[in-house]
Amino acid sequence: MGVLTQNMPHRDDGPTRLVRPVPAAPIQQSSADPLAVLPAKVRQFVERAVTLCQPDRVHVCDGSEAENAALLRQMQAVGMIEPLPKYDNCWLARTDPADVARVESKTFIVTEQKREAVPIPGKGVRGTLGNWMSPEDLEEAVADRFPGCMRGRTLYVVPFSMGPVGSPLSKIGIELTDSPYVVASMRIMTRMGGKVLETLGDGDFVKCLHSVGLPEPVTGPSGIRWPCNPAKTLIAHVPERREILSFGSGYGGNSLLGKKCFALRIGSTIARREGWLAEHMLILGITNPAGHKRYIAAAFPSACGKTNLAMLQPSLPGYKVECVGDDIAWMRFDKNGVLRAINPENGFFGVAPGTSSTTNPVAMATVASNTIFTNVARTADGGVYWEGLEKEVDTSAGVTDWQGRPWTPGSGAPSAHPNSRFCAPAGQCPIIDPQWESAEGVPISAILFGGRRPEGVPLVYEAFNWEHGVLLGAAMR
Ligand code: SAT
Ligand code: MN
Repeated sequence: MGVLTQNMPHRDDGPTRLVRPVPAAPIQQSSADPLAVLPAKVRQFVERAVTLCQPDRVHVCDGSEAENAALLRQMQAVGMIEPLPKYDNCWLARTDPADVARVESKTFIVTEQKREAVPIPGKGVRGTLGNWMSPEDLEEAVADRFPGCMRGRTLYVVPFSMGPVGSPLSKIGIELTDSPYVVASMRIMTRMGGKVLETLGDGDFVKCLHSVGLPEPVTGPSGIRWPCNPAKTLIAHVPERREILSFGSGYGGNSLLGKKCFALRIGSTIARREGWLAEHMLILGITNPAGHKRYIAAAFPSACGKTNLAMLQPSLPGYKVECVGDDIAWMRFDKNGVLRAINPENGFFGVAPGTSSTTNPVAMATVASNTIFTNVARTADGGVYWEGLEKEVDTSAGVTDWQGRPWTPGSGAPSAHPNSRFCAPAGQCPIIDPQWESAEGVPISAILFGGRRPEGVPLVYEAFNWEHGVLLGAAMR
C-alpha cells in the first residue's frame, strides 16, 4: 500500500538527475527552486514522484493566462494542437487512434478486500460492475510502469479544487502530470492554480499521478504529437490513501483526474465516510410560466445526452431552463433536511458529434471561444466539423478528418471520432444558472434516471414517492 508514499525501485542508469526548473523559453518560473512555493505535504508528494518518474524538469502551475498561453504555444510547436482561427482562442488536438476514450477495462479500485470495491457474483457469472486489484498487484504494476516514465519530459504540478475554491463542500487535489494537454484541460475543467495552494495550506489533498507513459526520446509522428502507451494503460484508485495513479493514456477521464477518478470514484468513498453523495448526474433549474423555480438532477450513463438535457431550450411556452452542471453532482442533506447539490466541475467535456444549432444551440455558443476540441474534424477555413453539422457548416472548401486525412461527405467513414469532445469553460454557457457556484448548493426537488433501454420498459415513468424512486433507481440496469 501507499505506492506514492514510499520510494519505488527505479531503473539504475547512473546518478539521479537533478531537477531543473523549466528553461526560460517556454514557461518562466522565477524561483531557482520550483518547489519552494509548495506546502510541505505537497512538496513531499512531488519529490517522491520525481524520484520515481525521473522527469527532466518540474513546473508548478499558477493557472495564469501567461502560463496557459505559453503551454499552448509549446504544444502548437510540437504539433500536439493546432489553432482554429475561425474562433477566438480555440484549439484542436488529434490523439493517437489507440487513445480515444476512457477504458473501464483498465480502470481498477485497489482495496485490501475485493468485496470493498466490487460485488462478487455467484459461480459462473461474470461481474460487470468495476474491476478490483490487490495492493500487492498494484505495487507490482507501478514498479513495472512508472520508474523513469517521465524521462525527457516536464512534470507539471497542477493544484486544483473540485467546487469553488474555499467553499465548504469543495475538495482539493494535486495532479502531477507529464502532459501539457492535461494541464490546459484541467485549467478549464477545474479551478486550478496558485489560489488553491494558498487555500490548501497544511491540509490534505487527493494525490493524483498521471503519465502518458512514454519517456523521451520517442520516434514516429504519433508518439511526438500524442504520446501514449495503450498496451500498458492503467488507471488505479486507492480510496484508503486517496490516491489515483494513471498511466499510458492522455484522453479525457483517463487523464483529467479531477473528473471521473476524483469527483466520482474517490469522491464517492469520501462521501460515504462523510455522509454525502458523489453522483454521475447533471443539475438544472426549471422555471415555470408562473415564475416558480425548481432544480432537478439527472443520472444517465456517458454519451447519453446529459449535456444536451442540461442545456435544454424548452419548447413549452413560458418555461425556462438554466444549467448548473452537465456531468457530476455532489449532494448532501442540509440541516433542514433539504437535499442540496453542487457541480464540482468548472467546465464541460462534452461529446461533439450530434451537437448542433438544432440539438443544442446553447452548447454551440459555449464552445465558440476558449475551447479545446479533441478528435473533431476541421474545415479549410479553420472551423470545426462533425456528424450533425451537415446542415449548418459549409464543407465545400474541404474537410480534414480527426486523423488528419482529407475527408469528403458521403465517404462512409465519420469525419469526427464518435467520442470526440469539446472542453469549454462552464462560465461561458449563456444559460449558466446564477446559483451555479453557490457555496451551499441548489435544492434538489427530483432525480431523473435514464439510460439506453429501447425496449422492455416504458419510455418515461414516474415514481410515487422517494422510497419507490429508490427502488426504481436501484432496479435499473
Ligand atoms: O472521457 S470522460 O470520462 O471524461 C467523459 C465521460 O465519459 O463522461
Ligand atoms: Mn460523464
